[in-house]
Formats: sequence, C-alpha cells, structure tokens
Amino acid sequence: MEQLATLADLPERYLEHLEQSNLVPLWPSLRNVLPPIKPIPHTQSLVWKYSEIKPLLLEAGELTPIEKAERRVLVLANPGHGLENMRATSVIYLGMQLLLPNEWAPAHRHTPNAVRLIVEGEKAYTTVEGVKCPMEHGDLILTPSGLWHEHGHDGDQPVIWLDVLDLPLVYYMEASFVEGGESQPVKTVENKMSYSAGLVPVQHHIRAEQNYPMLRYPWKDAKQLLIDLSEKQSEGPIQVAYVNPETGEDCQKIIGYSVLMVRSGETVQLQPRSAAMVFHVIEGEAEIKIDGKIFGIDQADTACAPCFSNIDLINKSNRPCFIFIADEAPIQKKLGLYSVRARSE
Ligand code: GTQ
Repeated sequence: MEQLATLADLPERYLEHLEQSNLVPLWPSLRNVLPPIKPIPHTQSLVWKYSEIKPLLLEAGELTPIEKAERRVLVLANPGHGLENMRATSVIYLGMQLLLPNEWAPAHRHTPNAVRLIVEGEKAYTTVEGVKCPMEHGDLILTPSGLWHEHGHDGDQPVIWLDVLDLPLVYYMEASFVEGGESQPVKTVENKMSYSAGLVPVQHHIRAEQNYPMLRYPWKDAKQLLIDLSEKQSEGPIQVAYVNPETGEDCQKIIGYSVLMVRSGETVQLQPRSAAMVFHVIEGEAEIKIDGKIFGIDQADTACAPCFSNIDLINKSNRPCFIFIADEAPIQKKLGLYSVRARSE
C-alpha cells in the first residue's frame, strides 16, 4: 500500500485554518483508522494475578466503608487502553468486588449489562428484580440491562466476585447511566426453574425477546455437564456456552460467556478471531500462550487476549482446569463484524 502524506507535509497556516473550521485531513490518519489486513488493537495480552488483587481488595475493605463506595471494586484495567479508562478490552470491563459480612450494596439499575462470577466466600447473594440468587464459588449470575440488583451478605467471611460488564462499549455509545433506589422486595418465587426436562413455556418461547428466564447458572451443574461431555468425547475441546434456555441464544446481547475444560495433559489451540477474549480460572491451573507469550494462570487469575491472537491453553497439571471465558462475539455477530481465521504460526 502506498505511503501517504503526513501532517508535516502540510503548511502550518493551512493546518491552522483547518482547525479553526473544525476540519481534519483524512490522509495522515487513514492507515491508523483503516489498517491493512487486521486491526491494531489497544488491548494488550496480560494476566491479573488473584494473589496480587486479593490483599489490595481486603485493604480497600478497611480503607473505604461500603456506604462510601456503593460498590467496592478494584477494576482490572488494561494499560493498552489507559488505566483511567477502566477497560479490559474495548467492549469488556472487569472488576473484582468485595463484600464483607453484613454489608449491603444498595439496589440500582443501569443500562450496561453485568454478570458476576463468584470467586470465593459463602452466603452472599445478589437480588435481581426481586429474585434472590445465592452466590457460590463458580456460579454465574446475570444482571441484564435495566434490571434492579443489589448485593447482600449473611455469612461471616469476605465474599469476592468478578464483575464483567459491557460498560466500555455502552459508555462509548453515550448510553450509560444508572438509577438508584430502595431495597427491593424479595419475591417468594426463587429462580428454581430447571429446564432440564428440555421443555420451555410456549408463550415465553414465542415472545422471548427481552426475557431473562434464568438469572443464576450454578457452577455445580456446569461442571457436571463438562465432566459428562469429557467422558463421552475423547478428542477436541470441551466447552459449554451460557445461553438463554428459552431461545438457545447467548445469555446476554453484547458479551458471550462460556466455560472451557482443559483436561490434564491437554493443549487447546484456539483459532484467531475478531473478538477479544477474557479468561478466568474457576478451578485448576494452566498456562496461557498468547501470540508466543506464556503466562501461568492459577485458580481465580484472569487473563485477556486481543483480537486475532493465537491462543493456546496448556494444562501440565494432573487435574482438569476449568476456565470461564468472556468474549465480544455476540455484539460482533449482530453487527456483521465477526470472523475466524486460520492459525498464523
Ligand atoms: O455490582 O452493580 O463492578 O454497578 C461496576 C458497576 C459492579 C454492580 C461493578 C456496578 C456493579
């Protein structure tokens, strides 16, 4: 491709006139906004070690009372986007949230979608539109756009979870805002619907849009399914997606969620794809190799990888490793931007 002229090739006087008229020449920036062959991501590959996060989060628990924080969260920020912008990728926000015994994070609702993946601790709960969802290690709890949610804690040890939100995208779209409120009355109906019979209510199935029939995905069920699949399927990656059981579609509209099981001794190679990805270890340990860079990931560690990277997940340990994955595929598919390529090594 032709090397294009730069700003330095234009006279000062001309550039000043452009600026006064709120005009910008395209050609000095054309190759930045339309780079050849593939995007130039701001997202850097990196790992956040839980062993570094946890003591700092517990210290936040001493430094800042919950009433002064509303949500006591340390954000996992990617330096490639500027730490102050609080992004893991251009679409994905990650935060580690701490709730101490008897604390309460009051009800609010906002336009970004959120999920919680429980990292440690017992007897906390998130109430979503009145439905009380217990938080146990590895559970996924949805708080979709516009639904009231609050967090409470009846246990006697700290509870920590990973928040995943589509905040960077929604904020960029100037669509991000919150409403606060009182505590929600808890509905007597708990989120107990099983769906394991393979049956869904017909009415919901027909007009399912906007409906979030399942708010809590218990880890014990997901893990059992992965183990059952791994016994049936001797080769190839074992991965399950969190879906809306009434439609079979992704459980949220912007970010996709799944869990990958990497067997003892196994290496899973992922195809480069247009969507950036986040990895969080629910159980076990592994290595993640992103475009040749190797990081060790232990339980509760979190990694992120930019678009179109070559990713290997390598389990050298003697037990399976279960890795929670968040990716940008649902929004990219809706916009017609999603693609998968052959490995480039
Ligand atoms: O728990 O509702 O990490 O509103 C960021 C924004 C958590 C929450 C975050 C939020 C929440």
